Amino acid sequence: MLDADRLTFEHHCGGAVIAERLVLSAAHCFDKQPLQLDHVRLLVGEHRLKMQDKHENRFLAEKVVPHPEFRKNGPHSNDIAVILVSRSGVQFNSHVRPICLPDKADTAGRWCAVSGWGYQAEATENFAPVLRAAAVPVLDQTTCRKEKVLGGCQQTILDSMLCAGILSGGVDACKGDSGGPLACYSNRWQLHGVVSWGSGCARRARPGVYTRVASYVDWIKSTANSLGQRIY
Ligand code: 4AZ
Repeated sequence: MLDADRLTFEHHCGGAVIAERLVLSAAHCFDKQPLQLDHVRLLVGEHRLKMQDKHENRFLAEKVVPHPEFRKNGPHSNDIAVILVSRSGVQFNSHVRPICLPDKADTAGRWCAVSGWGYQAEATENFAPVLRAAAVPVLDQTTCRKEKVLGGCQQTILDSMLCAGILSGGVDACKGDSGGPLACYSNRWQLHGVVSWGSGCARRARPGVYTRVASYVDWIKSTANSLGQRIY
């Protein structure tokens, strides 16, 4: 899934389908004010960014709901948005299906998968032509908050954030992956993180920071409800 905000519809951000008519992404993906809904396209079942894939489908966004407290506790806080997919929404099949919301918050130590079409290195300003995925371990908050890690940042690591990455560097999300999923598997795939921010990409002692979806399940459900949608 991705969306775009230019009239030429370039890749802009990732997202995750959580119901026929609901996509979860990052609030900062919709930063440009005022948000023009007709500049957003949702691509579902996408694989190759610049080619027509067999299972790819385009949708319009009927509504974008950024978290009402986005940026309230620092520039990257509450970086989450719910998007209402137009009309009847996404049809699920062998290539397109929704990801579950997380059933518990604690994922520290688990290896999860981050995916997207973001930059393949911090310095190469090109989106990946084909969807990529990488395994990253979820760090505990104490480690992430260390001075040598992300403790010295402008944005404090809030409880509603999750850090994941290899401390020696080399594997990470990067620009263009924002809004996309950090998915963890145990019996089924669960969406534990939304790609949000970082200090560069894949640098040593600079893990990626994700919006901790478990902190927002109630908000997601009430937002879904107010949009007349149900989540499984
Ligand atoms: C970005 O600019 C971005 N290393 C997203 C994720 C990360 C860094 C930058 C994580 O959208």
